[in-house]
Amino acid sequence: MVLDAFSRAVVAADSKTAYIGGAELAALKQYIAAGNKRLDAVNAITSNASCIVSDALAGIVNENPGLISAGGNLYTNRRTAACLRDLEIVLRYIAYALLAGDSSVLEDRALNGLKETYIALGVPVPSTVRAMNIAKASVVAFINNTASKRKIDTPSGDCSALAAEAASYFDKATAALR
Ligand SMILES: CCC1=C(C)/C(=C/C2=NC(=C\c3[nH]c(/C=C4\NC(=O)[C@H](C)[C@H]4CC)c(C)c3CCC(=O)O)/C(CCC(=O)O)=C2C)NC1=O
Repeated sequence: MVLDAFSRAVVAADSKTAYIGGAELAALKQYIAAGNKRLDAVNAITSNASCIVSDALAGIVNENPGLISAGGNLYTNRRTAACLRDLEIVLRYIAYALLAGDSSVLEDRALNGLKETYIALGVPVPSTVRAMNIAKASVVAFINNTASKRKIDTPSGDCSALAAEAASYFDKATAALR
C-alpha cells in the first residue's frame, strides 16, 4: 500500500482504533511547517537527476572496469542502458518518498522483488550498492546545497534533517538487495 505522512498516521491510529493523538499531530504539524524546505529538497534531486545517476554509473565503472568488459554485467550498451535506467527508477521513487514523507511507494513500486530479479539476471549486488551509495552522497550534497559545482538558488537554511531522511531511503534500497 502506498502511504504518505498523513495516511500513515490514519492507518496507524485506525489499527489501534484510536484518535490521531498529540504526538502524531505534532509530527504532522512539523511536516507542514517544513513543507517548503521539503519541496526544495525534492527539487534538488529531480533537477539534478541525470547528473546524479550518470555520476554513480561512471563511478562504479571507473572503480571496476571489469563491469564493461566481456563477461561483465555492463558489457554491451543494452546492459549499461538498463543499469542507468534502474538507477533512474530508484532515484525517482526516492524523490516520491521524500515528497510523501514515507518510504512505502519506494518499497512497493521499486524495491519489491528487485533482489530476486537481480539474482536471476546476475546483476552484481555490491556494484549496485556502491552506485546507490555514490548517488546517496550526491543527493545529500544537493539537498544541503553543498555540491561544489551546482548551487541551487534558494533561501539558505538547515536542510540536514531532509538530507538524512533522503539518505535513509537509499539505505532502505541497499538493504533490500542484501
Ligand atoms: C518498477 C521498477 C523496476 C525496476 C527496479 C526494474 C529493474 C530491472 N532491471 C533489469 C535489468 C538490468 N539491471 C541492470 C543493472 C545493473 N547492472 C550492473 O552491473 C550494475 C551494477 C547495475 C546498475 C547499477 C542490468 C545490467 C540489467 C540487464 C541485465 C540483462 O538483461 O542481462 C530488469 C530486467 C528486465 C529489463 O532488462 O528491463 C528489471 C525488471 N524494472 C522495473 O520495472
